[in-house]
Amino acid sequence: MSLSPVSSYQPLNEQTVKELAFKLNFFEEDADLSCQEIGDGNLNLVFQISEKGKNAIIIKQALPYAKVVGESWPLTVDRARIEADALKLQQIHAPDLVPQVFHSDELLAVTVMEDLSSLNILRTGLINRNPFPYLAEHIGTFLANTLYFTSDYALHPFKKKEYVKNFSNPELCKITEDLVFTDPFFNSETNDFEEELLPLLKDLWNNFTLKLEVAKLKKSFITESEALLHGDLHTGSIFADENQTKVIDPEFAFYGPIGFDIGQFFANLTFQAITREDTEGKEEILTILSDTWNVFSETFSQHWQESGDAYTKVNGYLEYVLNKAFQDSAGFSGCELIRRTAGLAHVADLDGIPEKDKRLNAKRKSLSLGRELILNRHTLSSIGELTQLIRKHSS
Ligand code: SR1
Ligand code: MG
Repeated sequence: MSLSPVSSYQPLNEQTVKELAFKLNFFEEDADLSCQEIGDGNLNLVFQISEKGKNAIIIKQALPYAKVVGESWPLTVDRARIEADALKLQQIHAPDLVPQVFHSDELLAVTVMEDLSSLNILRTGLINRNPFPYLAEHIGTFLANTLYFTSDYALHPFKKKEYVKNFSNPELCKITEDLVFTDPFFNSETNDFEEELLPLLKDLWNNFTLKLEVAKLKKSFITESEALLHGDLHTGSIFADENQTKVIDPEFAFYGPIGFDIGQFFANLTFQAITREDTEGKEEILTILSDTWNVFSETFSQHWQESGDAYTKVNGYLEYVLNKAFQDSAGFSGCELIRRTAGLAHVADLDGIPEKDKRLNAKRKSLSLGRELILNRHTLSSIGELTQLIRKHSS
């Protein structure tokens, strides 16, 4: 078979992916390779290929449909190009915080990258109560650097618009528009919830003040091309251990409002604040959340001093930008809490609770906290007020 950077698209399997690895000269001709498909995400194939005693590589391939649903949900493989380009840009601005990309191929929708399997998926690590002492510093820095240096505050307007065009990602954005911002707030077919949650969900579906606020957040997501977002920054998109943090999977990357990535990360941390039963465990999460914000806002503010845009010298503009990002992040976080609880694509933090009563209790807290964050985001003026709101609803 023909497999090379100039071949046409074909889904790989454990045999053909080894042939590709040889063809791309990642291994000597006679190497005895082992290969496993290890993808546990919703959309792609992920192959880990190794030769005994040597570092493994990862070959990730986008499928032309959403794996989580099946071939009935076609999906562009252009997301592989977007992911590879986003990783390369993030590598420049946040070196050490993303995997190294060794090779990418648009036609095959393939990215070859560093194997990170010595680290844990953060969601699993948090559920298992592993310590992540550098998480806040690393994610706060990742957010500040990737968001600032891809924005108009840092870039020449021509460069910024070139990036906006390159990272146009309509199909993946539509998934978020539907699954995060629309479906969970209506009685939609894609929703997925235990019947005991129906009364609470009906309250959400009938709450028109809430719907108006979600409409405003969705409008901001669709229309504000402020910075290059990761676009899906949940705790399953991060590998970490006690020393390292690597942000993976930016296939949802596009130009959007700064608060979106921050809000998704906050929401996915918040599931742990809700599900941990001991105060110490909950407080550990709230500290990570507030430290992340503090590192983000301090680092972003330092970068801002170097901006060439005359308006960045105007008193109050930086505070306006940060305050908007903060309040938006609370609202986006509320949407993410609700969609991961009752929409499509749940999280193990909640669904992994074996006792039904405890699971439902945690889900009810997620739904009501989500609603409060969306409705009251404009009343929040500090990270302490946000963590206090989360504390109140998660105890
Ligand atoms: C059909 S994709 C479902 C979800 O998985 C991804 O990780 C995104 O969060 C998306 O919304
Ligand atoms: Mg993903």
